[in-house]
Amino acid sequence: MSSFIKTPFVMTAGLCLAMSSMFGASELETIMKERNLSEKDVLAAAKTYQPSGRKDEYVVFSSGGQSGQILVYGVPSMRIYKYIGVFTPEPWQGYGYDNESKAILKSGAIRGKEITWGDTHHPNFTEKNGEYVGDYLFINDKANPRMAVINLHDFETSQIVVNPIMKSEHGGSFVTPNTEYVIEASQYAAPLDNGYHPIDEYEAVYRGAVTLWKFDYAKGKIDEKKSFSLELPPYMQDLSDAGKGESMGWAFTNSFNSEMYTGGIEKGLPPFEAGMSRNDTDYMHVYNWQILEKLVQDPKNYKIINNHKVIPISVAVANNALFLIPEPKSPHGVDVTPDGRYILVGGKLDTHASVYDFRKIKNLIDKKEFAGKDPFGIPILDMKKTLHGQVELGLGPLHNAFDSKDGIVYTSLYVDSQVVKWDYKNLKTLDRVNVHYNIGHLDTMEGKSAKPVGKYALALDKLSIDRFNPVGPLHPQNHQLIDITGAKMELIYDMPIPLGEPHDVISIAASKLKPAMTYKMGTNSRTGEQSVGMTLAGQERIERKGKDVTVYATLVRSHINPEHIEVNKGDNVTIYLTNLERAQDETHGFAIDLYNVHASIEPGKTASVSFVADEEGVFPYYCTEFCSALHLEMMGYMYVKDPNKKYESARKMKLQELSKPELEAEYKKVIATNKATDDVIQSVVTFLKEKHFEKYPKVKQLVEDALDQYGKIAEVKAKADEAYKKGDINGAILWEYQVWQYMVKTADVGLRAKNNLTKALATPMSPVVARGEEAYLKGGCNGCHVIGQVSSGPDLTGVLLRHENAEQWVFDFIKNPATKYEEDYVKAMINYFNLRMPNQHMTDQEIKDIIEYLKWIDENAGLN
Ligand code: K7E
Ligand code: CUA
Repeated sequence: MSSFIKTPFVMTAGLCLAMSSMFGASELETIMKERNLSEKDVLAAAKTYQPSGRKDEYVVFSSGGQSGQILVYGVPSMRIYKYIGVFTPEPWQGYGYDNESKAILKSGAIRGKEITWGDTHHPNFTEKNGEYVGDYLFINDKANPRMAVINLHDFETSQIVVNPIMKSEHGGSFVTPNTEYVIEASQYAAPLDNGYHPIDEYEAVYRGAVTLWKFDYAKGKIDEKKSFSLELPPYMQDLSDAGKGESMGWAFTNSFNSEMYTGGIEKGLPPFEAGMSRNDTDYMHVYNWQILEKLVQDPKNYKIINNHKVIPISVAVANNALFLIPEPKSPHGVDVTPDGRYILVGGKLDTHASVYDFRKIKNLIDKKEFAGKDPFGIPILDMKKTLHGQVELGLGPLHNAFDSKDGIVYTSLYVDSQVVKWDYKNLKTLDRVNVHYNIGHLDTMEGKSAKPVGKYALALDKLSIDRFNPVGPLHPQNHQLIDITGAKMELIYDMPIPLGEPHDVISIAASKLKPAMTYKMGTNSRTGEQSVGMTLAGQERIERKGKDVTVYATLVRSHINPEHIEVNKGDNVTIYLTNLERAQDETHGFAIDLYNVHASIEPGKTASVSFVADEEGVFPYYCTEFCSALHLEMMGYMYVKDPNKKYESARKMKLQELSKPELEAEYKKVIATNKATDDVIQSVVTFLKEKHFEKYPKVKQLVEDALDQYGKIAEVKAKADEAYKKGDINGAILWEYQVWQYMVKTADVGLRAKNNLTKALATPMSPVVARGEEAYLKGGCNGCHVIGQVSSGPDLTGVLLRHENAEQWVFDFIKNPATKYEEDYVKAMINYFNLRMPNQHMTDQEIKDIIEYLKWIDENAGLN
């Protein structure tokens, strides 16, 4: 019963005091003292802690930096849910160890070279009207210019495309408001072709670019043929953002080397860092992708470089599609405001954030009013005339994320290690909070969309020195959670990240994500289509064509079929693995000794592994997920024989066998065990049927899974009986054990179903009942009473049945316990518990509510 009683973690100073005055130092106070926690700490805990089973409101996708992965965690709990393998093998998911995912990683090969790491920076969702959809995610690889698509239907990487002209990139992935394009801007300028060009050809041949990757929504894939690039000067392009609202159709890309400095420490020249920060301003590139996408329809408007369409600077300029605006020294972040009107730029070497007004930009463009041209002929707009204003924020403003409140933005200060809240419309700062050292990106909930939620901010700190238990010279990364609902920002959580430098995160309301729970039977998860190796129950087989051996295997709790695979040395072996389960979370894994293959096969999935069986010997294979009580038994053997060798068979050792009476006794025993187990199952089934389990989808699914297992018994039982009839008692015993296996699995799932149904059946609390529960908890009643159990006070279940005119009696007793101390029943209780019910000074309303709560408890008492 007690499982139904929610005990919310409500802790306020008032409550602490109330509790302590009643019971002396409360448990909470004791813990606070012992663990040296302030009231603020306890509040932060209450804001972030998720009780067992409670889910997070927001889901965050973070780049995994040098790990080449993405990590997924929840807000406000900051619990990590998953690492998604993207550019890097990820063994748990079989990513890079099964054939289907190897194909994805292979498509990321550059000039024939397979690359198994990446430097992921900026994740972004598909958008509709600038709002997050939650069906696909994109992320870029800065090191090896590539873009990946992650299908949020199963949280798996489904595509990697290689940038055909860039040698490095950073300003990606940025998505246009209806996911027309995913923008990727280069970083370190380099020749767009793949040839050799000395550095003194920097200005002549080295180039930057932005690539506009066309997203084919129907296919969920980037369409490389319909994608194209815009050539840019070698200014070292950086972050980018797409316009929306009134700046729809435009995009903005920063740069940090308008000096076109080319370094040369080894030649005695000042280093890159000196020459690249010389000018007071760099350039923001302003370009119109809607004009560019029209231009690229006509072959006279583009060049083909490495089989890819590139619009030259001159063509873009001639068609009013490309402009430059000076921006403060070495800028980094550029972010378009939710309404699309303003563009915010932070200068790393400047204390200001600059607010550009798109209306002013557009006005100058329309009037063709330019301040000059750069060496490549690109018109330059006057900086002052495009600015709405500048605000002094502090040292090293980098990135921005928006609030739900109009005009409010949060900016990270890298050097000052702060988050500053300010108003970009009225150009004033509002609040600042210290974060840990050297914050880079930050995000608020859905904070870069057209409809930011705000609520929490995440600070992505570059250093974590002195924050966590030391784990060697390489420290973890640190994400911090900030409560931004009040006027003052409050830092409430530190989360170490043990993966790579997570440059940027993007967050979404959990309710927008609709991932599948199982696959349609036989799915190749990387293509979403039916696998050629789909194998249903009864279709398991081993086929041989010359030296090619193909195994069609299935996995189901708790066996792999086939359990023995014999091949010849030198054979090319492919094993297709279909997980026949339909039950959620019943994943099986597949590993085989020596051959460096692994697959994670979720319910319904078909994965495959291939290898050349070039080593002779005996190789166990097994399921790598602890899937059931008989998981260790989920195994088999592969034998690799040399066909040119003669093997001498080992002398058979004769073991003592069981006598017939012994076998009979064991047979009887297993029959009895099976009968007892079946009785348990039948009682659960009766309960489920009586309570109409079919009305509860979640329970129904579990019952179906249980019946699935149960349904397999008849066939096995028949085999047992047949063996017994033939006098093969040993065989009969083995088959009976298999019967028991299915019963155990049925009972396991059946009991889970029962548990679920019990919870579903509990009458939902009415507001009055909920209020009663709150009064009960606030009054500290749970200090002595445990519902469903006798503890330091009597069990309150059924208290309303124990007295005549019970409601009035209970009311009077709570109101003024002393009046009843002399009643026989109460006297007996006082003697038994050696405690008197204290007067909690409750209001009449509170007492009435508590009585309603006690009624609710009685109503649901019979469910367990
Ligand atoms: Cu500032 Cu790659 Cu967006 Cu790191 S990036 S911080
Ligand atoms: Cu299947 Cu362990």
